[in-house]
Amino acid sequence: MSDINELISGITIAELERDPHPFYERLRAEAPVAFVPALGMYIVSTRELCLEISRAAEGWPAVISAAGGRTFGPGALLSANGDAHRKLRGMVEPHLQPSAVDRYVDDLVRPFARKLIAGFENDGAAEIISAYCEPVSVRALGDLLGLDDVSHDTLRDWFHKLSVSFTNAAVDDTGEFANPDGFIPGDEAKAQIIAHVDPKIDRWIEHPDRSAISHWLHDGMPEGQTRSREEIYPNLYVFLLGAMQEPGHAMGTTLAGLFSRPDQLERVIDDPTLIPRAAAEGMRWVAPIWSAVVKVAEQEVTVGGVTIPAGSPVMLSYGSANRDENAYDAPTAFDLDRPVIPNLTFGGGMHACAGTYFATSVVRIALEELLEVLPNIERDTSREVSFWGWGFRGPTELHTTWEV
Ligand code: V55
Repeated sequence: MSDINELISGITIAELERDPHPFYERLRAEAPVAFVPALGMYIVSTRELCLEISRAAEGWPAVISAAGGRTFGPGALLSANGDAHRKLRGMVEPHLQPSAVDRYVDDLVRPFARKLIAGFENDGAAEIISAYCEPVSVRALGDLLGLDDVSHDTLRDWFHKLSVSFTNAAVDDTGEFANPDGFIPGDEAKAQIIAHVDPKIDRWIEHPDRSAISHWLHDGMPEGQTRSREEIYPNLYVFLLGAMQEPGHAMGTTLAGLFSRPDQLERVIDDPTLIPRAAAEGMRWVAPIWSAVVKVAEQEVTVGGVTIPAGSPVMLSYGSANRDENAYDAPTAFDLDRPVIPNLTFGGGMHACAGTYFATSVVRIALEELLEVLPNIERDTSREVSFWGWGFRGPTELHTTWEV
């Protein structure tokens, strides 16, 4: 077995994107707080330390990774603290509260899900990520935001480009980005987004409607004023990346997990009230936002025996925390029956995901519709399941078959 320090100094982002789990298993056991040169950041990998830092009331303000900041620009709620953070949460939360979501989510998701399934149910086979998980995920949020005129292929292209830019985290030994060209896709997506959304904002300013972006512009503003585009866009990018991509990852991961336990899949199909449990376990097993959250040590601080200098960014690897051997038995296995122990899939503390209930509802409804129409769905075992990603992770392809 290689020396842990050699492992840490040699690790690359590309390797982590292929499969982060073996590296983080070593970190949890041997270096739960570790400075990783390829990232220019400390990584915290255990559940206990991730929980502690995410919940800390003081000393650990939120920041955004350098690559994330380069992608979203200043002003995203991910890196806001105090009053600025409260205001931005106040802007996005009205549409995401459970009572609001329950009023609209069935109409938002079910008809489109049914239409997609009707389009492939007689084929007997589908690559279910691109045929179903991704389009359901992006269409639901796209319609909620007021982007019903953007095709699901375009929304998918945008989240993908923003995602590769956000996670283009590698730095060289001077701390500069190792792959500056890796931000070009994100810059292209943002140019397209602005070209499309700017005229819509012009209209929403004069003619408010029920869409989320229209509310972001108007809610809580003095009469005759609207929020500036400088405030709207970075937060719109947050939604167009994570909130677009991750429900799709969660659906695909949950299906892949269930395919790994055919007995458990059968039970879920016989009793769809088990779907939320299956999705929660799927999202524990492979956290869709695997390693994207960063805090900064306000003062010099010692964590897990490691002294971190003031001002150091520290990445909380929630996907690793969710596989912590000290909290979960056989953490690498998908298991519907494992005891429900809270996990870090939706983060924790003040910055815990604002979209938890929305995302969970979209995933649940998508799986309900799919498994109802295709109760005999199974994995095409002649094809590999290919998971990919370190910052964000999920199956890129999941080939399925069923009897017609
Ligand atoms: C995060 C969440 C996002 C995103 C980028 O928590 C990073 C990390 C919900 O969207 O777009």
